[in-house]
Amino acid sequence: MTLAQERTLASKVRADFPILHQEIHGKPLIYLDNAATSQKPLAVLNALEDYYRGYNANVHRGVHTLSARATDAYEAARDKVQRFVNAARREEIIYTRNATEAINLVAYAWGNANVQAGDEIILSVMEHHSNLIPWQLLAQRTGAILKFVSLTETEEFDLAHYKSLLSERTKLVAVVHVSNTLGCINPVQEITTLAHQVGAKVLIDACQSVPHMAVDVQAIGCDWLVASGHKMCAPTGIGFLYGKLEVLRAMPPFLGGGEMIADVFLDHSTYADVPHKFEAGTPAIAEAIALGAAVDYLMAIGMDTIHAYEAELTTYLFQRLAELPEVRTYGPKPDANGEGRAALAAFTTGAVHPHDLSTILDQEGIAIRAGHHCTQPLHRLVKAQSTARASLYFYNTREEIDGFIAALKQAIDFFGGIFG
Ligand code: 7TS
Repeated sequence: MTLAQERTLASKVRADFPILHQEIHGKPLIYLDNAATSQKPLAVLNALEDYYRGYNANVHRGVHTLSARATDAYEAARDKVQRFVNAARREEIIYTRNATEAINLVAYAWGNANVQAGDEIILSVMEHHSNLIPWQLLAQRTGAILKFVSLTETEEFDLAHYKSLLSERTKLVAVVHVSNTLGCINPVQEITTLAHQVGAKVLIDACQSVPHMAVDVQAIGCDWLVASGHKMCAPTGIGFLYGKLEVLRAMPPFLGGGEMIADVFLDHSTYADVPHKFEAGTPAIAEAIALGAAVDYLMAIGMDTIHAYEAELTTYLFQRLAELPEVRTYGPKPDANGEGRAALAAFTTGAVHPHDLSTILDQEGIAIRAGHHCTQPLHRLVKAQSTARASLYFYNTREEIDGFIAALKQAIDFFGGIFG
């Protein structure tokens, strides 16, 4: 993609995001905290409002017109998510509150029924706490053993170490697709194939991949894949679990209640087929419909276009960061085409504490995140108590990266002057 094309894309989409056009502390907002949550385009905001103004009703329960409209829109959004991740069947998409809930669903429903003392669960050291704690809890309940794939020298997933951990005792492999801290892109297809060879199931945490690149669950071959809507232009409170149909059907329910039943008696019940078996209670109807609108929006731009544009921004971000010798980034460097890592940079500077840096940048209207980004074990491993992180999306521009680098340089110079 040429620079001119890139400018066209950014300037075209920015008009769709009302929130971007404001000042913070008298400076134009530069929003670089997209790994935490993305902003929402008008199409998504309108989908929420249209539902509440025009056809708010509960789903799957009424025969009246509004309920039928709500149900149709809610189920149409499921079809959109199915196409988005190329699932074979619409029933393989379960709505959840977020990725965290989706992982817990699998850990409780599948884990309690299938994992026993001595079984091994392989995770990696870079997992978000959401893909760690549910398995710690499962291990505590069952006596299963957690094993962790370490990092290579370039701070990426160590495939050789992973291979050495796999055995017939491996019951589950649960790994992140794109790390929210290192930005590395893990070879999930190979990870899955190898796990299946020893009879293990595979869960992929795709929170940081599906918003930014085309993800194909059938090509990966995983048993489950989870994501959060709020990182991909949809509202908070909606995410999804993809699961292979036969795997989902074999799992007992997670939460019990309305929606998920077939026949209920006082002493026992039978359950609905998937996906409804895992969607107990009134769901987040407006949010699910808005997730469908977000998918439409992203697919209209094209995931490959988004990915190519972000690769350009990644090249530029790392070029500019390299101008500051005090900055240490984490994870792999992008290759010559900006590929091989995600469009985010977690970093430390010698002089300025990440929290101070975030506060100083906020004064300049620049939103970055500071902290452990819910990857505390990883931070411990790379010997950083916390890092600062700038994370990009397709509506960010080179000019915004320039603004960020200028403010960063100013902060480093200022603190360097005091403490240097
Ligand atoms: N997995 C990964 C890889 C993530 O980056 C996150 C959120 C989650 C799981 C959890 O998502 P949730 O929607 O269920 O909370 N990551 C971040 C982050 O990097 N900064 O804030 C949230």
